[in-house]
Amino acid sequence: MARKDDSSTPDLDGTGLRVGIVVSRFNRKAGEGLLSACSAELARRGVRESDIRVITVPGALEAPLALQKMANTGKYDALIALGAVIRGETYHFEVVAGESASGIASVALDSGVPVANGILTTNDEGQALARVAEKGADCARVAIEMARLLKKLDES
Ligand code: INI
Repeated sequence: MARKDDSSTPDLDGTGLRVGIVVSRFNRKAGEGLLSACSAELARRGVRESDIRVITVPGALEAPLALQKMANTGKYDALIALGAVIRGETYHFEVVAGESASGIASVALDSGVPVANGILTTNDEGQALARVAEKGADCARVAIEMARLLKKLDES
């Protein structure tokens, strides 16, 4: 039997996909920058504005629970977490950054809904703001690619 060769080119067509976004308000400027870049890239890839739901949470530690709730509704093809954990502003940087990241990964594994992790971890606000455009757009592409990949695996 012939081997099934999946293309190594990612499918980045966002048409018809429903995307949920959770934004941490803790570092507001970074959150807004990430959301703006992410939304622009989703639109560029064909995701309709009416198919995107954005909610905010107080901080990165609250993101996993909100994502879990959204994942369990079954309404979303992919989810995206956005925010920034900044070392300069917290003594428990490692705890917030680590717990947030592992909680976000758990949501994806437990629910089967892909989650793009756009929680930046940086030393200061300047570093975070310098990365928002690239990270926000990257998360949009990751969410679309993973949603398409999982649909393809379901079908074949
Ligand atoms: N939350 C963030 O999203 N970024 C941070 O840099 C941050 N710092 O610096 O502490 C942060 N803390 C708040 C945390 O996410 C929770 O909201 C809080 O602990 C209440 O549960």
